[in-house]
Parts: sequence; C-alpha cells; structure tokens
Amino acid sequence: MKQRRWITVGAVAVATVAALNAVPATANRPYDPTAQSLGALGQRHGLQVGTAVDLAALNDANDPQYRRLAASEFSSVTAENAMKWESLEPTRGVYDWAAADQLVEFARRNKQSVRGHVLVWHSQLPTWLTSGVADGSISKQELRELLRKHITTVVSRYKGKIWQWDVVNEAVSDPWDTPSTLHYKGFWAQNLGPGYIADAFRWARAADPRALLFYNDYNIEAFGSGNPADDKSQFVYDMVKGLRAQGVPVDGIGSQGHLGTQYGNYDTLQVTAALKKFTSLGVATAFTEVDVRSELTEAVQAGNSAEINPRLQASAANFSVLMKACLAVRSCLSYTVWGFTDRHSWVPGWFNEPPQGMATIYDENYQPKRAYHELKSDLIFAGPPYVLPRIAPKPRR
Ligand code: 9MR
Repeated sequence: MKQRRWITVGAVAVATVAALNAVPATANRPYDPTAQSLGALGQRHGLQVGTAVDLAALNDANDPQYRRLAASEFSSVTAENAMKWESLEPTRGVYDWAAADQLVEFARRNKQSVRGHVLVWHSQLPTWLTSGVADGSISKQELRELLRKHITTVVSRYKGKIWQWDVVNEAVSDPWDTPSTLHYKGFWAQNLGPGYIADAFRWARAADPRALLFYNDYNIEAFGSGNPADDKSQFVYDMVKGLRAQGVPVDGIGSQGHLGTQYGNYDTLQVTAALKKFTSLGVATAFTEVDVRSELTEAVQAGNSAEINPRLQASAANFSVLMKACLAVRSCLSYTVWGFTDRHSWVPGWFNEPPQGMATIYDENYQPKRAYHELKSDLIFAGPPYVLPRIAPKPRR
C-alpha cells in the first residue's frame, strides 16, 4: 500500500516535470530558448522571475522601453517604493493608492504575480508618524494600533491580488552597528519591542488568508559562524524558528541579494546550503532584491575596458550564483531583480564614496549585459534530476 502510494507520487512528479519541460516547438519553427523571456524560461521550473518597478519610469512617455521590458521580460513585479507607508499615507488618515493600484493593474494586464513590498520597515515611514512618536503626541499604545490599522488596511485592499507580502523587512542589525552583537534594531523594535514582528504577521494573515507572508532581509545569502551573535543568517533562522514554534504565520524568508563585485561573496553551493537550511524550517524562500553593484573608479568612468570587463564578468557570476542556488532548492519560489536597467537603479544615488553603479542586468541604453545572458543560460540548462519544479507551502493559519 505504502509502496503503491509512492509509485503514484513518483508518476505524478515525472508527469509534472515532463509538462513543465514541454517545449512549444512547431515543425517549421524549432523552439529557440534563447529567444524566450526570463519569465517564460522561469516557468519551465515553476519559478517566477521578477523585477522591482519604478512607477515614475513606468509612466514616463519618453522612456517606452522601460514599460515594454517590465511587461515582457518578467513574470512577477514588486513596487520599488509605491507600497511603502510614506507613499500610501503621506498625510495621516489620507491614503493615496494611485501608484500602488496602477502597479497591481499593470501586473494583472500582463499576467504577472505581485510581491507586495513592504508592510513594516523602519525606513520610508511618513513624517507625521515618526515625528508624532518623537514629540510624544503619539503614544506607544496608539502606535501599535496605528500599525495594526496600516497592515489591515493595506493587505485588505489588495486581498487576493498579492502572491507574497514582505510583512517585516530588515528587523535585524548588522555586525557594523553598535552594539555589534546582533539585535532587533530600528524604529519598531525601539518603540514596541520585538513583539511587533509576531503581531505584524498575525494581522497580515487575518486580512488575507491566501498570501504568502515573508520576512525579508539583506546579507543572509549564506551562513557564517553559526553564532546568532554575529551571523545574521543564523539570527534570522532562529527568529523564524521561534516565531513558527509560537504558531506565528511566517510562510517564507526573502533573501534580498544586494551584492557587490568588490566583496568576497559566496559560491553556489554555499548559497544553496543556506536556502536549504531556511527551508528546513518549513518555509518558502525567495531572492527578492537582487543586484550586483561595482565601484566606478576613475578608470571605469573613463571607459577603460581592462577595468570594466572584470566587473561585468563578476557581476554576471554573482547574479548566476543566486539563480543556480534558487533553482537547486524547490522552496525557492521567485528570483526578483531590484530594477532591471542601470538607467533606473537605486545604487548610484545611494553609494557615492566611491561612486558605485553597473548593478543591474541591462545597461543604461537597455542593452542586455552578460548578467542577463547568464541568467538565461542558467534557466535554459537547468533541469532534472537536480533542478525540479517548485513546491510552495500552504499559507499558514
Ligand atoms: O530602491 C529603493 C530606493 O528607491 C529608495 O530610495 C530606498 C529608500 O530606503 O529604498 C530602496 O529599496 C530598498 C528596499 O525597499 C528594501 N531593501 C533595500 C532596498 C535598497 O535600499
């Protein structure tokens, strides 16, 4: 009996793999995977390949390439800024849904799934909220109620339309913070204590029973010492383990994937091991904000190819490491780049000593870079037995 069940499961798995790998070739037009979009190639593995979307760029009539590629190349989208609290409720009690609604509608028209970003973060909060807390006109009790209302309002508005929500973002400190022992950092932990994390997931679940609820953070692509005092991946692992043990509905861990070619970084097997370790908690995983920046030295800016080529190659290699690791782990449901063109990337505006850039997969003129082609190759070359279709968890009650 037991054996029969396994045979059935095996047959279904083989059929699923076969279906996902079926190729739409016709007699006169052989299937050419290199002509497919990243999103279409991802579907072969059940993987969504997404991008963060800058709404200003999307609406710029003088920049039609942006909209065209955002629509055609990706199977998932994330609002780069439009769903953050300061964008949604710039004035207390007055919501501005225009940009966020527009993105959700864009995704619907293009048959893309949406990663909601972000419900609780210490950054990009409206001034009325932070200054109200600072001057004491908003009490701690009121703050907690405001957070509950915010989460409930936003999640309810998009109920059924958001595939994955980044419920809590970047709650954990970095080794370079003071104190250097890793701890819960930022506005919410300072004002409400770390209990806000469990509250946030429970409130989000109450408002949408079907969305996958994620904890999202950077510098968790691989494990380090294994000591939560200095290993951020371990801290996050322990945190999610603790939350799930208390029945908190955390469905996934999002690893942002902001890398730089000037750093040591990781190899594919290290990143695969990290995703597997997170998966062992029973959660989904995802790369949520991948980009790989480089220092723009004077030689790079002067166009010296001996300086530019190694950066383009290292960038491609790092994009590829994360993609291959994701493909290798069946819980890794999506791979999202944080902007797809150097024309619109947060990096140059953020890092200026020294200046950094070249962080995305298309250059400023929308020419695909080596990184784009490597991602494509990864998706084309991957398959059974090592790379199998995704397995999504059921949203936890
Ligand atoms: O890309 C976003 C940029 O336009 C904003 O100015 C910035 C403000 O903090 O946030 C950027 O996006 C961040 C994301 O929301 C969370 N993880 C880090 C991202 C890059 O800073």
